[in-house]
Amino acid sequence: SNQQRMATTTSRFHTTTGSDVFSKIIRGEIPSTKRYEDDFCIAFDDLSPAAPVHVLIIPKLHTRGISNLFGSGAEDEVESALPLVTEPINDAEVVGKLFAAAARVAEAIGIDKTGYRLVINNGGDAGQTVFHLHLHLLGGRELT
Ligand code: IU
Repeated sequence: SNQQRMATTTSRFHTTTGSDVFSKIIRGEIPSTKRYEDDFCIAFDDLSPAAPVHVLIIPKLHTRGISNLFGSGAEDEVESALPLVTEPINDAEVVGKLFAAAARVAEAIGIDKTGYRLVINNGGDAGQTVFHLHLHLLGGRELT
């Protein structure tokens, strides 16, 4: 069950084998324009911005996406990008911390008053192209 799984997420934080492009950004192997960083996550400018503000917020652990956290595939492909985060954390906290960081970044950039959009694409039909969980922060213009 979800409850059982949420108690077994600690192992996500103990290897360094994430091979996706975002894991490489976390490790500094690929440069990025950082907006925010803490022990849990990193926020950086999207390379192909879809709005004046387009920041990606990603956890410093590797999971492919939302359905890998909460769906039936949750046991698949869990590996962390860094050994940095060693505190136990459950799946809901992973997502909650991403949104909290996004709100902080939006405030720091100064778009919290004008408004912004937060998006997570999950899987092919949603257009997900990078299979390392990420939250899009979009703003700086009126979004259609
Ligand atoms: P998606 O949610 O998987 O569809 O979005 C992936 C985003 O990652 C997309 O907006 C790309 O422009 C962005 N991106 C990037 O910023 N740097 C990269 O090296 C790669 C993709 I690959």
